[in-house]
Amino acid sequence: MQLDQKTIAALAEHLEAAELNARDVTKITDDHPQMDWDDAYAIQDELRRRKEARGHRTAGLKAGLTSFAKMKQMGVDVPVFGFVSDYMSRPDGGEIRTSELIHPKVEAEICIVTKAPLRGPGCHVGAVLAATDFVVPAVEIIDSRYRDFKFDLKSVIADNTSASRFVVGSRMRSVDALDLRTLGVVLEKNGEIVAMAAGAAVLGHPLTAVAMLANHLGQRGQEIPAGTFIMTGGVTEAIAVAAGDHIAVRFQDLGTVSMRFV
Ligand code: OOG
Ligand code: MG
Repeated sequence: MQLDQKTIAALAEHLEAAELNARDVTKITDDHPQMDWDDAYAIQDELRRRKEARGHRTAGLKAGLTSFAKMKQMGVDVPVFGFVSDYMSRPDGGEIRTSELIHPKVEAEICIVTKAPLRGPGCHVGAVLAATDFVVPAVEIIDSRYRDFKFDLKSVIADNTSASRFVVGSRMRSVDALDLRTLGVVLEKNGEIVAMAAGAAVLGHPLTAVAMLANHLGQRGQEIPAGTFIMTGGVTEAIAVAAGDHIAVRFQDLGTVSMRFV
């Protein structure tokens, strides 16, 4: 750790104010170039503590930058982990208010809910398959608090991996009824196809992202509890949206998740 507790708390407050006021900020590594990975996750943990202290329940965990398309788009090369809070959830088919956001983008994500705890090190896809209760599709709306969506990995981790809104689909499937590598995803904006991919775009198999999350938490003495909703990361590059846009993501075998931006 390079930052003291006071600085970590101040940076969490700074980033949360940017989120809640929908105002962008410069990336925090500009002012704190010495900060390390532990500092970045400590700021994110402080963000989570602040939200939970105000009564916001943590609704799930997320992996990000897990597909080659996303890594290439953002110019980075390792996955990151974050969380989503209950107030970020929106209903399938509902509206998302852009006035509350800075520069939203949508991502198609294959998600799971666990039925047993997962603990690293040594967690692998087989262990994740055994601990998966069901698979469910979702669309994540990311909204980096950083100007022009430009960041480095430590800045984006501190900013809770750009978590902003999410919409979970209503069709769940058992994991043994699906081949998550070949599961196709078609992302449509205003009725036009703008991106498509298969599940293998996420680290070869989307559940690899969950294994990496368990191993990441294991290093810090934590585990993924049973009953956790986990988003494995955008399968395609993220697509910018604005008021007036309609998004529909068609997931093979898992139905369509849609929303309108107003
Ligand atoms: C970071 C968050 C990425 C994903 O699914 O890849 C993410 C960002 O690109 O702003 O959530
Ligand atoms: Mg995402």
